[in-house]
Amino acid sequence: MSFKNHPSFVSPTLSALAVLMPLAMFTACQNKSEESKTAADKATAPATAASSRKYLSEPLVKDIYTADPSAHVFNGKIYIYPSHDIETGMPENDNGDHFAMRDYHILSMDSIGGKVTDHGVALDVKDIPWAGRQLWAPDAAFKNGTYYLYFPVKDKQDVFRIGVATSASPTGPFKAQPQPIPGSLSIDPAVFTDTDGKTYMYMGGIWGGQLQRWRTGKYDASKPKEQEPGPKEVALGPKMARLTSDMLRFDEPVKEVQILGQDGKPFLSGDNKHRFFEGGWLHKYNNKYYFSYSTGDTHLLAYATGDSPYGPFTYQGVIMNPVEGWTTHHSIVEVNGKWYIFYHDTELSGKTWLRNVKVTELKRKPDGSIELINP
Ligand code: FUB
Repeated sequence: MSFKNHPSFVSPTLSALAVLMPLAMFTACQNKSEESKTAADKATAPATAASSRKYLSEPLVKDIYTADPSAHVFNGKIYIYPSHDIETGMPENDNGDHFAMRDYHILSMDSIGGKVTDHGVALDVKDIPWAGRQLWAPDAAFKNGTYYLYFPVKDKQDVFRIGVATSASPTGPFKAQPQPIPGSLSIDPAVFTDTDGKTYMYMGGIWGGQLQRWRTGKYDASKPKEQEPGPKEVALGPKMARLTSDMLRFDEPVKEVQILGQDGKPFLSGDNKHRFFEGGWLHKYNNKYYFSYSTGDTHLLAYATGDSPYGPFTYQGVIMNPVEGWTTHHSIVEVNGKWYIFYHDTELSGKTWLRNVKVTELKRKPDGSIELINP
């Protein structure tokens, strides 16, 4: 990922020179004890805010780095399932090897703007029997007294698959199933339960997320990451499938989700301001299904709407302008009648792989369209 060319990228050198924001500005709370921090946390925990930029929201926690927040309300409380970013010294490359996360921490809060609790390690890569490396963006669901944590991680052959782990508690600890979900692929699982009780998983991400390597239906390791469709070919779409009632498997073959332009035609691969890149999320509002996603190298959060969880989804516009940092990842959730978007940027570190999660209100116009957010 050539994120250094992105205008919102602040190099570590520049950020070190920037004016420090007073720490007192940060009101987000955390109560993880010093003892429970990993060595990686201690080595890289952000001590200062290193930018003179103005931000719409503050980091929800600042003693660990967090990203890719999937937020849910379970039993009236807000739970956030983020990636836990760490510094591992992996050199940056287009495969995203420097995103070398090893565990998950779950955050919770009673209300938006309230105290944020970090519940410590909920799942460690060493406890996932089939996993190799890189625990990326997770999501979670609740059904019949069990909490399900869905996570992408590379297997021992370095192929991203999606696993599932279960717990009686929303904050874990979670126990991973012995194998990945059969048929799962790529990254960024997002799980949506419809009003009829059926649950669907959306997944996929190109480049480091490997989606382009599945074009034939089988993983093709020989293809370089550049092996996307040509710029005039139809862009790759995210994948989806309904889950079985026990939430552990797919109940149908994995399908591609169609995202169409306002002209009814699918986006082309060269249309990188509109085409899907990674980080899909589905929510329902007024009986419409909203599929939102990152456009990746153009750093936008876009959305498209449809009449079914299967799509097709028709492009409606941009939800959020680029955040500071290369990656853009979000979730959208209703809390007490208001809608919120959880997202991340790199305010605390200035480094694209050391991110911090944030939240802000998501507002809609009377016709259901979403107002643009400037993060
Ligand atoms: O956190 C690793 C990857 O970065 C996620 O899977 C992507 O969505 C991007 O945020």
